[in-house]
Amino acid sequence: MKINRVELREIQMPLVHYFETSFGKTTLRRIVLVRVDAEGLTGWGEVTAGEEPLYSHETFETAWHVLGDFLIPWVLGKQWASPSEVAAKFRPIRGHNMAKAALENALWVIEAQQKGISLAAAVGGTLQEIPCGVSIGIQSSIEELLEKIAREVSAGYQRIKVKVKPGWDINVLERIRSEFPRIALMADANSAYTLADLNHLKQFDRFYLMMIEQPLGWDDIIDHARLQREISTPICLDESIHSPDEARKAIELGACKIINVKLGRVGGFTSAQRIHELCRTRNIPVWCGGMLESGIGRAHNIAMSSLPGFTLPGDVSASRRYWLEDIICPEVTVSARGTIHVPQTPGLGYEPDLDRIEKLTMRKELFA
Ligand code: OSB
Ligand code: MG
Repeated sequence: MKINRVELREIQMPLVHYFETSFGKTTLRRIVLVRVDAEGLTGWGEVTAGEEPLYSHETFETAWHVLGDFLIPWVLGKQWASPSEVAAKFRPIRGHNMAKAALENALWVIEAQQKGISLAAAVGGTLQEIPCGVSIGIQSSIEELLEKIAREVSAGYQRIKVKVKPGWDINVLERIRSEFPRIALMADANSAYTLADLNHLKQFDRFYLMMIEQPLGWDDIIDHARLQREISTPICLDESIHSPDEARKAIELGACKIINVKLGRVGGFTSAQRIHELCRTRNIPVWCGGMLESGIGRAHNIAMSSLPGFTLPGDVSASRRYWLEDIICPEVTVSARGTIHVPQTPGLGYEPDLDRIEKLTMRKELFA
């Protein structure tokens, strides 16, 4: 495919409800969208980086810089055999995976259209329906959290993830388990602890959680391996895994029993496919994480979740949980069994709402 034109846009979307983790609170998303035009076809990608460099070193601004000054000029006006060839071209740039993923993933949408198949099929997906969970942020009271859990469970979601941090953990899990002894439950710490908290973390074992996500350092796999030997709750890594090679090392060290795959964090579909393959051969379950995406990134997550190794419910849920109005039509909905139907039509499977995107646009830049 020959890339004729690329457009960067920043859109701003207020969340229906703020989202709080151990590293901070998000109320307004500032999202960079990448639109690629190639041979009469259009593909969209989304930068999943946050507003501040807290989850990752990347922000929407660093992604704009790296895309506009490096990645886009490298690919514009040239002929590419496949999106994976573009991913290989990007490899010399160290890091900036969320910037890379936004552009590469847009190309997968174009490739799917060229082949007349769904994005899910183009990336190797087989499931027609994916199991969904929700990630619930830190609330102002435990009562409020319990209320939210009750609402999501009755909506049908198959597992509940709660955010934890020192002071909002054992006390909270205790209450959740006494109200909901049977739900599939997990906790995400976003690196809020260190090995000095070992005895405290051992207490998590009594809540029979599906997993604890990223309890220790965002760049660590050594201490996680040590912790995994001391606790029975499976550790799932999120922040620490940026590549197939890092996934392999974490598995070989025993730093995790499960991996959360995020398209942005690992640098796009090509890298995600390789991590998926590796984990399948090592019997490590994977699931698709979320980054409070708009409909574009959400549609990519749905396609990735259709790969056969994505056996655990992901953090991919209904548009309504985030947005009053999404930027795709139809918006993403979840069935009463807690599943999302994977679109089978050619391309993205959802129509980007161009008028709405234009209205939300704060700035744009054209590369042609
Ligand atoms: O750690 O999984 C995380 C959101 C932003 C940054 C990091 C994380 C999250 C979530 C939300 O947990 C997942 C979602 O609902 O999109
Ligand atoms: Mg996480």
